[in-house]
Amino acid sequence: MNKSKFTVTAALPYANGPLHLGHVAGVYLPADIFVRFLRSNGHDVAFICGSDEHGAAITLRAKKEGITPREIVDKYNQIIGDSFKQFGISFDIFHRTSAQIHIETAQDFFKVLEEKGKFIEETTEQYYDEEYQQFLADRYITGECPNCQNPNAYGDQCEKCGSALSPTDLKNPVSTLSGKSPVLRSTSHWFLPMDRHEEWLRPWIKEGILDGKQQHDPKAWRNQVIGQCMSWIDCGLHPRAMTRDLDWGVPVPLPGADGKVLYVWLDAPIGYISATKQWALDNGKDWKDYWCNEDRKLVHFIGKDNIVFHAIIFPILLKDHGGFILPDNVPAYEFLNLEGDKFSTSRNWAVWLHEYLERYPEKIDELKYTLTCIAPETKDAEFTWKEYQARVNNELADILGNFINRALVLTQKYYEGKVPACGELTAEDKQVLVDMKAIPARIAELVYQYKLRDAQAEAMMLARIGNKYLADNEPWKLVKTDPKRVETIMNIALQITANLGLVLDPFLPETAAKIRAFVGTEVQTWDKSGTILLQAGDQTSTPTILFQKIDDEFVAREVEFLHASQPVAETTFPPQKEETSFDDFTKMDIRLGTIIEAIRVPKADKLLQLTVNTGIDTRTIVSGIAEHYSPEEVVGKTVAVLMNLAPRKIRGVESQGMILMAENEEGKLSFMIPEKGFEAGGEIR
Ligand code: B3M
Ligand code: ZN
Repeated sequence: MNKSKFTVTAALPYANGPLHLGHVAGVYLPADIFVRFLRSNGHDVAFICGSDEHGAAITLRAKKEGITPREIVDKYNQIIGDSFKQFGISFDIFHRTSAQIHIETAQDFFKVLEEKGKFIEETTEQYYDEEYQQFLADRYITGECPNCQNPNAYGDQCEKCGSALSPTDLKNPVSTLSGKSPVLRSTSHWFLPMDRHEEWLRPWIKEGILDGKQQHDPKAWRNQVIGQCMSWIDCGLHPRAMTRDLDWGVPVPLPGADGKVLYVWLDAPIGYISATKQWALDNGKDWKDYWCNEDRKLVHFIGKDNIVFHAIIFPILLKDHGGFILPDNVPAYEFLNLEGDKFSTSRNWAVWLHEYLERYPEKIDELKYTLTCIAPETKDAEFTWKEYQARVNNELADILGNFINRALVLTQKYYEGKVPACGELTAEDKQVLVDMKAIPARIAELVYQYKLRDAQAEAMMLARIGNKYLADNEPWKLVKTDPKRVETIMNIALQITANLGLVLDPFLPETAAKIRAFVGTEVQTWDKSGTILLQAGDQTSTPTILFQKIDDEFVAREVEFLHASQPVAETTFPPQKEETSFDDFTKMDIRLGTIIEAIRVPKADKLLQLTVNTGIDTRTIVSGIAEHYSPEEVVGKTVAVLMNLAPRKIRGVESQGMILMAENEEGKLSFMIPEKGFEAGGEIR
């Protein structure tokens, strides 16, 4: 690939909650790897992101937390931005769509489309919640998806099948505000007549051809992306409202549009442009160079639920506006599951990035490595702590860490850290050096095809080759008999080490930096990869351990933490009683008693009259268990008895104590039966 220029965007996360590993694995980490590689390979690249601060996702969250939308976006913009920074996602800018420059950019964009006649203004019947006096669009309304029958589709999209919807498409619509079915009311909006665009979209998406020119390579687009878009277009595109009746968002910049804002999916992608503008301003660049130049490739990293917005709606808007390039690729990721279940914010079934970073600030590359190994590039994937452990222990520690450590420790031991000279090469040495050269070329090829999983596996292959090379040649044995040969072996091992400091850089930047520090090399550009990076006599240093092994307790703790953070299920159990003193407690005499006889109390459905051997006497106890146990069932059972409860007459029979029972949520009763070997008289304390 020639040194083309890139503008790379990563989906703007809604500032309505923190990030979890699913977001990271399926958007931000792959985008970061791609960009780090491009930079290393000498491409001019801008890496753009920011938080998406408008739309119902925000206002609904604000309502839930009982604070204003402004407070919500400030809170989560901060949390999200901080975790990206700490995790080392190397955005050139992490901006926000509530910024003034964005509001102006989005309004100008809208006005241009309006003036060019690209919208149709229409009054239609829309769903309305009478109780909340609000029109219901997007996440304010849910119902059954007409395409996949998902019962929880939103008013603007079904997250299950990815299709974009309108509230009136939903079956059995319900307001998420009141939980009631909405009524219809008329309101006017600006619609994007998407049906006018089917003709050019088809060949552009399928073949990459626009206005008779080859714009992108359709073979580089993922099948799912093309498939989803084509099936959507084949179903027929419809006009789609680009404005909303809401008080949170970018105000519609036209007279007579009070109380109306831009649809969040119009405003958010423009956020990529406004973020670029801000970054350009801050860095003395011209933003147009990043959005309007034919020799630049625009790439959107997104999750699969965002495909139609990036591959159809945003391109329509860009083309309608004019002067913009269209995306060169839209690498979309499938979903990541967690320990056998879907990530879920409401059920708190998630590993939150900021929490992981808080607990394991020193294990950033361990997480990056695992997430890239399982990245949901072509199908849904799953994160488990067990796999994390296996990846870290068996691959990072045993292969990469072990190799680097051996190479450097032996160099310290034999040559005081100085790179020994390379002598005559054997066939095996030559092969290893050929591989060292071939691997970076393969990595590059894979990265340009957005196959970052395979690309990382290739980079690890170099560590595997190095590890095997040392294990096969056993320099620690050979040094006694053939020290000259060992110099060559160690020289090659160190060249591989130095190369790992370069080829791992896009994937595991912290580790790569440590390796470079060990061998004393600077950051190098990709064109140096595969070459001899160290000269005889260069000084290396004593390595520190790159990866600590993950023990079973770590895994158990994390799995347990996940389960423990589940919201407590709604319970019908009564709350805890008032505190009691230890003295009061010890006043109670509770011990084991064996039921030796049982009869029903006449005319009392609930009562059994029991004769109980308490170890110190035999007494009568009347117990309200007749609906749960028959007399035959209870005879012979050893159960818990409250001995010193004041005797009382029940239905004419004096009861000398009480049998203690456990009760479940349905009100069923069960004896408290001890384990085998415990007999009547045993005290319970
Ligand atoms: N905030 C949706 C999402 O997080 C949305 C992406 C916007 S990208 C312009 O799924
Ligand atoms: Zn659906």
